[in-house]
Amino acid sequence: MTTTLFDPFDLSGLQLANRIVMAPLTRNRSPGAVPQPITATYYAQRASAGLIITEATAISAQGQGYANVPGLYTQQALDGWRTITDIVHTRGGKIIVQLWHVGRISHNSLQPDNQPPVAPSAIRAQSTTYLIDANGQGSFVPTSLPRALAASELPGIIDDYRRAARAAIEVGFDGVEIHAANGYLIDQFLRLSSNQRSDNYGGSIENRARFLLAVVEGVMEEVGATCPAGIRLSPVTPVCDVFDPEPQPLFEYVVRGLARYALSYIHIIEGATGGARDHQQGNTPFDYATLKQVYRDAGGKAAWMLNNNYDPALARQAIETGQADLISFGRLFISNPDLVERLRKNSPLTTPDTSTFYGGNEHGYTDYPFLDA
Ligand code: 8OZ
Repeated sequence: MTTTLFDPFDLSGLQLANRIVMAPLTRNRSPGAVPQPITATYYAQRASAGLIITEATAISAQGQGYANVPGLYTQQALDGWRTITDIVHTRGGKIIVQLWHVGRISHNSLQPDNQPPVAPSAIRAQSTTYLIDANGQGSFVPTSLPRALAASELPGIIDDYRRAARAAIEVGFDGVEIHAANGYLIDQFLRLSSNQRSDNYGGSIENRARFLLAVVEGVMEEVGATCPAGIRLSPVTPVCDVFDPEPQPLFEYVVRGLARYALSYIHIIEGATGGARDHQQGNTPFDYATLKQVYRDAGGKAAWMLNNNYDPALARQAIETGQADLISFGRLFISNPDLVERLRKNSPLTTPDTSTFYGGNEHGYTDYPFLDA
């Protein structure tokens, strides 16, 4: 029998009702890094997803890089998340939190004591972050010049990942996803454009992957035995100004390393995040099938989750051919809270309004229509 998007999936003991995953989506509606009641409504509306992965959520104040993104490092934020995990569970959904440290994609004004953001190397990203002024007016501004982390600071950051993962499980999350994609701290260590270090964390592929594997090891030790943990990678994305001339050997090394851990899923963004699926870095197209094979050959057992601009037909095909176990949808979940039902019935999909993606209120957040409305 053919597997379909609507078949259940056992994610290391977490029973997903279907293979349709809500991808992590930054929405900038959490003032003071505290998720609000409208965010509970937003996720509750989307609880029919097989799995919700929350928006990227800062593990520490230092890991914060945009106005009004949520955190996991204050009691108020954790209380806010508790309300959300409860309501999603009441609706029969499953919800995992995405653990985030932005590294250099930040601004002094968002950092503790207005300090510069931290990064593998003191190289400024040709990128912007999002600030909201005292009048509530949002704007994109250039990221600040970061300072290079000392190697002696890295264990403290890994402790922040561990603490955030533990706290997340205590407030009812079903699992955690390590955000190692899209040019944030972990990805900054991986890529040559942002990592010019001459110590054990820079230079060779082995060295550039060391921080990622140390984070995975810490998080797995902390929560991996009791709940699903996944990781998100974006081998060729250019977002947040990262580049590597040889992504294939780099990411093959990474997934071989990941095979040593009992991760529940590997989440791959194919191409440029939110953009062209065939985007390429270096001289050859990235070979995603080989990446998966390398992981399997190394003994990796995690589910394979694919993402980026999947339409219903492409998603169906990826599941039916066994290319993917799970497909995550981003923008379609913004504008279609009942995406699962719409896909099941082949109903028309609502197009998202990009002007309400980041910041604002209920509009463009909790007011997208349901089929039966
Ligand atoms: C869009 C705007 C701000 C942040 C990512 C966390 O790309 C993000 C993000 C996306 O992973």
